[in-house]
Formats: sequence, structure tokens, C-alpha cells
Amino acid sequence: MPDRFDTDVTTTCGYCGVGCRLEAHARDGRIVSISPALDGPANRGHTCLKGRFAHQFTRSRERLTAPLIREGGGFRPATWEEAITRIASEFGRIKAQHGPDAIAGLASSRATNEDCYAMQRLMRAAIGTNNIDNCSRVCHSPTSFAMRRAFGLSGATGGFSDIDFADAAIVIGANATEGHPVAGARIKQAALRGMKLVTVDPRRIELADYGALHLSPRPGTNAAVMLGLANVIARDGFVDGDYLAERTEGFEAVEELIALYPPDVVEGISGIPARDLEAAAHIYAEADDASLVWGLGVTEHRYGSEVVQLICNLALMTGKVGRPGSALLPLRGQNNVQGSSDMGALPDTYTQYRSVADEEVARAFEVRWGVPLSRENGLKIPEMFDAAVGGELKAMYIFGEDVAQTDPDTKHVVHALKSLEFLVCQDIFETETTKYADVILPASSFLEKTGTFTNAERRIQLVRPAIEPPGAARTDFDIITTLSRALGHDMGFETPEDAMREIADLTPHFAGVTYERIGRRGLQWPVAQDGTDSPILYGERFHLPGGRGRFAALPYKEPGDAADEEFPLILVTGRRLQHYNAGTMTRRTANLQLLDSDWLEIHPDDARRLGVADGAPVKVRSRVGHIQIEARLTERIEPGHVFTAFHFPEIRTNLLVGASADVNTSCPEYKVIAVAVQPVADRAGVPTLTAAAG
Ligand SMILES: Nc1nc2c(c(=O)[nH]1)N[C@H]1C(S)=C(S)[C@@H](COP(=O)(O)OP(=O)(O)OC[C@H]3O[C@@H](n4cnc5c(=O)[nH]c(N)nc54)[C@H](O)[C@@H]3O)O[C@H]1N2
Ligand SMILES: Nc1nc2c(c(=O)[nH]1)N[C@H]1C(S)=C(S)[C@@H](COP(=O)(O)OP(=O)(O)OC[C@H]3O[C@@H](n4cnc5c(=O)[nH]c(N)nc54)[C@H](O)[C@@H]3O)O[C@H]1N2
Ligand code: SF4
Ligand SMILES: [Mo]
Repeated sequence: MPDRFDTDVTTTCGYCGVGCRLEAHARDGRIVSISPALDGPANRGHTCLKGRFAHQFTRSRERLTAPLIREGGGFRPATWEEAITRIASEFGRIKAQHGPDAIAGLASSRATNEDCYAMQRLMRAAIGTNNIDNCSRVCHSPTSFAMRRAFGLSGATGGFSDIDFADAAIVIGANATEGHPVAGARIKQAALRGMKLVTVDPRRIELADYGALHLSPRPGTNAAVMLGLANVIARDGFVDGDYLAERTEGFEAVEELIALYPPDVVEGISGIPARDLEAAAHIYAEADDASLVWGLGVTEHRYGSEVVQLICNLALMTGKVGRPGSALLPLRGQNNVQGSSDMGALPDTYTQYRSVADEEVARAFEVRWGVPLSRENGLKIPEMFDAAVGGELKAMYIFGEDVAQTDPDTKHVVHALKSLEFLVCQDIFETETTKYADVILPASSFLEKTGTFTNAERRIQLVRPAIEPPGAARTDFDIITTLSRALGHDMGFETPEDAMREIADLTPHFAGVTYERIGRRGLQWPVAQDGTDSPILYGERFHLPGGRGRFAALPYKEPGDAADEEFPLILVTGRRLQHYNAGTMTRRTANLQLLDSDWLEIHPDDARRLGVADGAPVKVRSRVGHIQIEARLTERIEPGHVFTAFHFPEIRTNLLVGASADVNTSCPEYKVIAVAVQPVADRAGVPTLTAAAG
């Protein structure tokens, strides 16, 4: 092959929020291999099997390579001109007939900051609505809400290197060795070196095998566990009085509340033995530096945002925040879910979480964009679906999100998508969601575009193309800016870097961000005008009026769903190492040979009682739907609970998930679903899809 076809670029992984830096090697327009960047700040020469090997999807024959327009019962290929004209005229018609708020958009947390910034600008400036949201809604929106309340900013207080400095850590509802494998390995190594690790998870996750202590709560009882830990910390004299006085406010109410949660009471609620809870509190409180790490086992609950506030309480009581080793690290999920939210792809905020109702901020954007902007909050994702079913929402533009597979209550989502007059999907593959589209736009994966991702440490890192998009596919940035022009709003961006210049101009915390300064090390926001970034937040003051951290006195409340006679088991859903969310990418790589389906984890005692054999098909029923799936027996799960993932459309796990959601942010309660499990008598006679569709 001639040399000019060879490309080597350093880029950033497009799967999870760890943000591993990768060396991508391409030849003749195809990725031939990917290796870890030795100087990647988050990965330091490591990757997991997704970042390193799961790239074959880029040249899958199933990639979308031309715009598709619905015709008759199917789709036909179209030119870009036709597709863009069609979308502009339909959006124009709907806006004229029903107003701009009859249209809504979703930005992709898999795509770059620049893509997401352009997407929210398109919705706000070209369409004229704040109906824009992103996947954070169903993921860590409770974390964002709670950390803004407690500390001021929506992001981890430190970074992954805090794990190396910590003497102890509590990992709550995060299965890091599968969901964030490179961070998980770092936690494992720290534990092997002597960091005292406590895991809190209803399943005995792999990290539990490396820890000093594993606590196994009943799903949905985290609040009681956090209040119980605070009770022991106060009872045994570990409250840092100086820190409380100088840096915080609101402890009095918390002191009263936590008195109601002594370990024996918490044992009754959560099932965690009182002495284990006491031991965990001591491990955290006695450590010089200790970090708190959490995931969806905290957020995807009815009171997820309240539990995050209770986690923040622990750090405020003990003064364990704002220095190396004492960090609060929410393990943000998708590669750029931190960034898509930072960019204002949310219905209530512009960049840097500034309210759309803030006159000064809204004016600054109006001046820059040259159009009047709405001061009204837009719809959140679940509200969009309700409005579609209700007939008020007429069109959606869904960019890089497979809502028909991954959002809760699949039947309702499909009903909503079918109710729309006009649906545009922009993806790299046909998905469960594109089935309902009127126009499908073929876009580019992370290996085919330029821009930046922001990882779970608030670190902005560069993304560089190693290959061209296939066929007529275009970059997301190109598509969104072209469509905006067709709608009469020219953003004036030639390249994603132009968009970053605008972001920096309009966003104080991005003031000093340039591609040149990001370089190979990245920048952790806030980034001052002179380029100084912020690896650790809150060393001196919290980012709230008055500068003090805020306690929250929030009692434990029962989860939204509960087991009863008809639905006696609690289903928890989550992830597997080998596959990624909707699975559109990993199912088109050799990872499929490692794992080719979802399965149901069930405790042998429950299995025996129900007559379920290892490897046998079972029917799982919830209050809203049912599926068929293979059962596997494991003692890593407690009796009374079952677990599965949601990576395979053949299974359609989310047919089982109901409408219950976090009270403050509408993040779905994916982690507590009352179900009944029964063996399927005749394996051949009941095909999975028929069972699932009903
Ligand atoms: N391999 C892989 N990696 C991924 C993804 C993927 O799909 N596959 N997805 C990415 C995304 S989008 C995200 S958000 C992250 C998510 O990463 P994680 O936050 O680790 O996600 P989950 O596996 O869904 O849930 C974590 C754990 O919460 C536990 N849990 C459930 N209920 C409770 C509870 O009430 N209390 C406690 N303490 N724990 C509970 C579950 O048993 C589970 O082990 O992973 C990212 N990385
Ligand atoms: N039962 C259950 N359901 C869950 C969860 C759970 O724990 N349990 N977790 C929830 C969570 S935390 C999340 S984040 C969601 C994730 O749900 P989704 O966001 O729907 O899933 P993803 O697979 O991350 O990607 C979405 C789509 O983006 C496309 N895509 C990838 N890269 C690009 C790109 O660069 N450009 C474009 N245009 N498209 C791209 C993919 O092909 C895919 O169709 O799932 C949620 N669903
Ligand atoms: S740990 Fe996350 S960012 Fe790193 S290679 Fe794996 S999927 Fe990519
Ligand atoms: Mo997520």
C-alpha cells in the first residue's frame, strides 16, 4: 500500500466516560489496529477490550451510507439535497402551523462537544425552542442536579488520580470493572496496594472481591445506607467541626435527621448488618483521605438525586473534599455525557448550566446568534414522549440515541414515535428507533470526526479522524450546520474548532479552552482565560453564593416499585463488559463472539423454588410488559433479586421498565422493577420475539 494511505492519529475513545486516549492506526481507509496512548492522562497506557478492539463496526456492511427517506412500507436512498430540503420544509411547516415548541431534539452524548453545541443552537436559534435534551436524562442527571445544589458545579470534584492518593474509598452502585474498566482496574490496583475499599451493591460485583468490605443493600435503599453511615460518623465523633464551621451550612437539620437512622434501623430497611455499616463508616472516617465513587446504582432510582445529596453530606461532615485523595467521583457513563450537558443540550440551561431564564445569559446568546431566544424551559425526554402521545409534539430530531431500545417503557416510547408527524434520526446504523423515522441521516463515528469529548473528570480531550466516513455519510457537525443553514440560520462555523471558539467566548468556564492548549493532556474545566485548568475543585470555597457547601436533610423514602404477591422478585438492570448500551457498535464487532445475548442472573434458591434450570428460558413479567430470556444461576446476586442487561434488541429488556423516575430530574428507575419469573415450558414453541412483542 502506498504510504499516503497510512494514517496514525492520537484520539479519544468513543465508548465510556473514562476517556482513554488511543493511537488509531489506519491503512487504506480502514482501521487496522488501535493501541493505548502511553501518555493518556486517564488511561496511562491501558485500555479495555472495547477501546482497543471494538472498531470493526466502522466498516460494517450495515453502516448507513446514504440518506434514507421513508416511502411506502420502507426506505429509499436519497441525495443529501433532497433529505435536507425535505427536513427543512417539514420543520418549517410544523413550526408555522403549531409553533416552534411542537418540535423537539435530542443531542447525542456519544458525539462531540462541538456537535452537541451545534445541535442545541439549531434547536434554540434555528427552530426557536428549548426542547432539547440528552442521554444524561436517563443516566446521571440526578448527579448533576445534586452536585450543583451541594457544591455548585456539575462535575466530579477531582479525577481518577485521586484513587491513587486515597487511603480508602466507598464505591456505591458502580460496577466499574465492567462499566469503566480502566478506572475499575485502577481501583483494583489501589486496593491491592492497601487502599481500604468498601463496595455497596446488591450484587457481589468483581470489585467486592478486592475490597475490605462489601455491603449488599436491598435495591432502592441507598438513602438509608448513607444516613446510617452519617449516623455512625456523628455518633463516634468523626465530624470535622472546624470544616463544618468554616466551609458549610445546614448541618443542624442533618444532625437531627441522622439521629433517626442508627445502624439497627438501617439494617431493618436495607438488610445490611449493623456491624458492617459501622465498619464501613469507620473505614471512611478514619482514613486521612477517602473518596466516594458512584454510578447508576445510585442515580437510576426514584430518589436518586436525593441520595447523591446524601453522599455529598458525608464528604462535607468529614471535610473530605477538595484535596488529592478526597474526591467525589461520579462515574459518568457515555464518552461525552458530561460534555453534552456542559454544552447546554438540556431543556433548561445554556452552556455551563446557566438557566435559559437568566436574562443576561440569554441576551448574550441572542446578540451572538442574532435571533430572539425563548426564556421558557423546554421538555425533558419523558415529557417529549408524553407530549407526542398527547398530540402537542409533532416532530422530533433524534441525533445518536436509540430511545426505542434504551429508554424506559418501550411500548410507550414506540407509541410516541408512531404518533409524531415527522421523525428525523441521525445515526451510524439503523436502530430500533430509526424504524419509525421519516428521514434517516447517515453520520460518522468517533473514529471519523474532529472535535472534543469531556470525560468523567471534566477533562476536555481532542478527537481526531483516523478514517473517512463510509459512502455518502457525513460528520454530525457538517449535517447539523448544513440543516441549520437550510432552516435560515447560518451558524457561520467552517469547522468544529470555530464552534469551540464561540463556546469559549460565551462560557466563562471554557474561556481559556483552545485546541492547541488541549493538546495531548486535555484541560479540566473550569479553564481560566490564561489556560489554567482545574484538576481539583473546592480547595478554597464552594461554587455557591457565600462559598459554603450545602447539607441536605432528606429522609429515606420507599422506592417507586416494590415486590408483592404477583411480582415477588426485584429486577435490577445494568451492563456487561463486552457490550455497550444499545449495542449497535459492539454487536458489530468480534465482541459478539465473546457474548451473544443478554441473560437473567438468578440466585439458586429462587431458581429451585421456581423450577428454573441453569441455561433454561424463562418468561419475565413486570407491571408493564414481559420478555423471554435465558436464566443463569449465580450466588453473586441475593435471593429475591434478579439482574439483566439491555444490550440486545431481541430481548427488549426495557419492555419491563415502567414510568417511575427520579423526583427531581425524571431519571428512570431502571434499578427497581418488581417482576415475576416463570420457566418457559416449550423452548421451541415460544419464540422470543413473539413473547416480547406482546
Ligand atoms: N461495558 C460497558 N461499559 C459501559 C456501558 C455499557 O453499556 N457497557 N455504558 C456506559 C454508561 S452510559 C454508563 S451510565 C456507565 C454505567 O456504569 P455503572 O454505573 O457501573 O452501571 P450499571 O451496571 O448499570 O449499574 C451499576 C451497579 O449498580 C448496582 N445497583 C443497582 N441498584 C442499586 C442500589 O439500589 N444500590 C446500590 N448501591 N447499587 C445498586 C447494580 O447491581 C450494578 O452493579 O457505564 C458506561 N460504560
Ligand atoms: N434497562 C436499562 N436501560 C438503560 C439503562 C440501564 O441501566 N438499564 N441505562 C441508561 C443509560 S445510563 C444510558 S446512557 C442509555 C444509553 O442509551 P443510548 O444513548 O440510546 O445508547 P448508545 O448505545 O450509547 O448510543 C445511542 C446511539 O448513538 C449512535 N451513535 C454512536 N456514535 C455516534 C455518532 O458519533 N454519531 C451519531 N449520529 N450516532 C452515534 C449509536 O449507533 C446508537 O444508536 O441507556 C439507558 N437505558
Ligand atoms: S475504559 Fe472506557 S474509555 Fe477506556 S478503552 Fe474502555 S471503553 Fe474506552
Ligand atoms: Mo449512561
